Amino acid sequence: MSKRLEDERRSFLFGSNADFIAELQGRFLADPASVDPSWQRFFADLHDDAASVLGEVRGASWAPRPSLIAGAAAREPAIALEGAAGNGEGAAAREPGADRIRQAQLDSLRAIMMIRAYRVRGHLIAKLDPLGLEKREYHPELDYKSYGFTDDDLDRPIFIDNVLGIESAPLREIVKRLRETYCGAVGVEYMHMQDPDQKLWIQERIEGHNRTEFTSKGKQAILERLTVAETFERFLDRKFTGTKRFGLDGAETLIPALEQIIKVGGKLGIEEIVIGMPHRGRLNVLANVMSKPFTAIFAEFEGNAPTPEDVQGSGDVKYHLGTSSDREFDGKTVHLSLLANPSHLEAVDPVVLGKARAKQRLRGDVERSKVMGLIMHGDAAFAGQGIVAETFELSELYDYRIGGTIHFVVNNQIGFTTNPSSARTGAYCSDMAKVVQAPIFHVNGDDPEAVVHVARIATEFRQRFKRDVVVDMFCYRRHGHNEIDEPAFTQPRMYRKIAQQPTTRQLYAEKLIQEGEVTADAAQRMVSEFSARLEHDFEAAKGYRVNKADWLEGAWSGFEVAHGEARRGETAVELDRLREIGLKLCSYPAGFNVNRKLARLLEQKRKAIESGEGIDWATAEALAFGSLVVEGTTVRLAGQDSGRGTFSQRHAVLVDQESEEKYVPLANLSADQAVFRVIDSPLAEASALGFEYGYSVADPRTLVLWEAQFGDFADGAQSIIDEFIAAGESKWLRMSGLVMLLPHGYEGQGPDHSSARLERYLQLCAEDNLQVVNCTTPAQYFHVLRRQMRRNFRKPLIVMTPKSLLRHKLAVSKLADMGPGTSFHRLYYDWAPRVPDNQVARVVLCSGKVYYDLLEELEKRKLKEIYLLRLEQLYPCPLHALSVELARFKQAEFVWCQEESRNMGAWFFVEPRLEQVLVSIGAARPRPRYAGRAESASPASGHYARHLQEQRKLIDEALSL
Ligand SMILES: Cc1ncc(C[n+]2csc(CCOP(=O)(O)OP(=O)(O)O)c2C)c(N)n1
Repeated sequence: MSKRLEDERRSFLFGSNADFIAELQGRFLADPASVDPSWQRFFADLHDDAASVLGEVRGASWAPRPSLIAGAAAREPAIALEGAAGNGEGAAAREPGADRIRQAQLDSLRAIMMIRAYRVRGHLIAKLDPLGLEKREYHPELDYKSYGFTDDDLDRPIFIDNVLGIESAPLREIVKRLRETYCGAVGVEYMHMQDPDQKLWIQERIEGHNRTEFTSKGKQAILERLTVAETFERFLDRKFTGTKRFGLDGAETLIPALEQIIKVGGKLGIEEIVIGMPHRGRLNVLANVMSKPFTAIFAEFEGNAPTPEDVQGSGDVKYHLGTSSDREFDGKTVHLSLLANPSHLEAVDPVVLGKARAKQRLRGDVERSKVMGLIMHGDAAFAGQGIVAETFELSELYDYRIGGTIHFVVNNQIGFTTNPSSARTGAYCSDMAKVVQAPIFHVNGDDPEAVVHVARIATEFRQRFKRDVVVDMFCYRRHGHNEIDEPAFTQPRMYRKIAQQPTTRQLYAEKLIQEGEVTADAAQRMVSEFSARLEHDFEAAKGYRVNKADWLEGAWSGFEVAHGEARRGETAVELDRLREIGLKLCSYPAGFNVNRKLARLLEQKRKAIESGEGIDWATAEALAFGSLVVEGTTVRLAGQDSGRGTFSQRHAVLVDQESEEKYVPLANLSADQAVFRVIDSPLAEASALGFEYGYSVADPRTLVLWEAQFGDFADGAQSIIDEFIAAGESKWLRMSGLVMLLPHGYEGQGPDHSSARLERYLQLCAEDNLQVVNCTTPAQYFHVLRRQMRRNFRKPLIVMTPKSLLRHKLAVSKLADMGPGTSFHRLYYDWAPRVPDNQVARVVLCSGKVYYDLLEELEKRKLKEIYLLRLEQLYPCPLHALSVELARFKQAEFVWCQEESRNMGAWFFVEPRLEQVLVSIGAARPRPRYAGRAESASPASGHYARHLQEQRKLIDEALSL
């Protein structure tokens, strides 16, 4: 606890007054009329708050209890003496003196109650709205009369024992100080914070003087930043009239505020800031904060591609693009990296966190003081998008912490055409931040000094406490949602007001001119000089050509654009090494009380490793992870209950049955191994997946995996999948080697636990963007995981992972299947053809678990003329390998068998490709036949008997000759 906090605890707030108030309250509760009317009002107003206020006044039960009353009494003699002098009677004077003491005590206590009310609710009447549309001038709890004071008391000195940095002051002065601190251009919400040190730090930082006195140079710098922000938008408006740019007009103060965050951050040790932001003002930030060349931006307006012509990819609109740069302030360089993002508001939030976390690791920033996250938000999106709450939830979790993010809300008090009253329930768009006890600074965007001031406090707070903090800048949107929109259709009153509103720069320039800080000429010169520079760059943009894509630099140097077909990578591992790792997977320290059932399982595992036979899915996975970490590749696997595994299969974390201590065999393989981290994620999909995606983009040398509890739950993260994972490389030239593990398989568990929606991923596949596999053996799984890290490019990998196959007697591999000479096979053969190729009547192709159902039935029926072929990798589809393999059976009938419904699974994806192959090889019957469930709205039946019946039918359709 800080010294200041201790002092505060000792102060009268926590002294014996508590007993006094409690006593008063007791009397009030018994009979309201028994206490003074002002106290009646006070207790009545408190309602349910009474307990918390009294709790706060009382302080901790152990707190020492010298009291305010002593302080008030110490000053009392002077008052008492006056009284005594007044009536000249010594004995009688003691009575009025006692009354005075009582009065002084009451005054102090009432003042303290009022101060507390300002701390809690002062922001409600702060002057936050530059447009002044919403009048918020009065709140009864902020009225001194509510505390029993009258106008006659205004000049009476009141002892408050340094609470506002004042020992004693007239009521008038106290109220003035409170209004300046809590109800000016800044409204602070911090009384919800549970940590006393953090709360007190904020209090001290603002109650002394809630403004920064800027130097002349500082003020000019703010004006200069406002000037470039405004002039840039005006210039774009003039040169590209009617082109969408989602301008910053009305929120220009964002630019000096960001500048302040970078500058103060640099001074306080920040070396890198990972930034996420929406469309609004993005071009301005790119140009004026990230230093993206104006020529490049103008060229993009002219329709030029942001990447060199020889680089493939769809590209993206200019207000979604990211960039990175170095900024230097006072000799400190801060690297800025603004993430590209999709239109889906707030989806980038967890990606920022994941990227920042990876960067912290790469820099060895264990204190999390060198790399920081900074996310900008629009007010409507901040309140509305669930991923915001999810991301806040990540902020303090051990495996997700980045030591705090600064959230900056560009609160223009409108969302497209929607008013705040329709956009949220709470008073502020920032209410969600209270979930993590973040302090929230609401500030008037037309007071640039106040905004820069709170930006500074926010940065200091983040660096000191390593926690999230919010700046909510009230501003306005000068034009429509974009520059083509007519805002007066829906907000005529607001837009009439905006039309009359001078710009923030104009207002601030006038202020500085009046203060004598700049001359009108100088202010105007700033505009004209910057305009001239823009004109110059506008001309230069005509010949501007991007000469280099920046995507394979830094952490990505050494990687290449993927090419070729098989791309097996070196995935085999020496058998000795596999055995050594495998045995360590089954061991734990002496004295570790492992669960008895688990001990038996580990024993079975040991036998499998020793014999080299019967390696199951989970063991193969552990061998893949283990071999990677031993080779120096970090592995990070996150998902709901991933430590144990949803199906009790993984047991990556052993728990001592007595002490609950944890032991992770994969983290104890060798002294110089890389990190293995398995994480039980929060029960969230979008943020958890977005985080891992962000991590994978920053660190290509870590195997990053996200696991869904059941595959279909990943649909809660659909925008991360569609916008980042599937399209990120094409849109933004950003590779990712993220692996998604999606439990999938029809096992009669009902509609919601059967399908990982394979079809969704297959529909997203194009231009070599993803890899989708549904493999059938543990060794295949081993290879496909290792392959992810053993090639010189990165692609997201989608794996349909099994459930019942985790314990299926046939779904096992030999250690030798992972040993020298082995690799992943996209197409998996039936190893023992039962008849010569030209006697094969039918080839049944399939993928995943249904293979074992087919195999068992095939053997039961002793069907020799049917050949099974497993398509283990659906995308990229191994067309060449398929044609080579299928050409052996030109006379045969070809069947695609799947357990998913016809409108789901892989059929729609496989059918045209298979037909193409069959035509190309001259097959007698080039159209594949379908054997699977009929079309259905729900993925699977909820009735087990029906499930079995359907399963039997589809196997029968595939195998009946
Ligand atoms: C997830 C999502 N839903 C809808 C939209 C469409 N949209 C784009 S901007 C916008 C309004 C956003 O308002 P706000 O967050 O206040 O930011 P502002 O545009 O006012 O700066 C909407 C609804 C979107 N981009 N993303």
